[in-house]
Amino acid sequence: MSNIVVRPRADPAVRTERPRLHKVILFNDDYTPRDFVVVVLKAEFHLGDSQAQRVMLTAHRLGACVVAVFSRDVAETKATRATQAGAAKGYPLRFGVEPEE
Ligand code: TYC
Repeated sequence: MSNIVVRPRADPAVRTERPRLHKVILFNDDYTPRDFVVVVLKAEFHLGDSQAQRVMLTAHRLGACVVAVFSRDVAETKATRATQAGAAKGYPLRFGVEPEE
């Protein structure tokens, strides 16, 4: 019988790497009412009124806008919930997730 325990040594460079953050992106569409987009941004992402208005208007004018940055799991959960909030009302509102560089 042997008591020797061999532990694989972690590469310090790998060990200290932080998980990448992920952006939640709001995409414009032609059908979702502006006020509803603002309601979703406040409810799901806890934006204040003026910030929610700014994000909505930026997506409306440019086609898309970064809402906020989270760990990948949290970003995906929030994007899914926010997209479902629109779908529940019959709107094509869409939120996506993209890794930060
Ligand atoms: N373009 C929509 C309208 O004119 C409003 C809107 C803004 C929809 C931003 C989606 O991400 C969006 N009713």
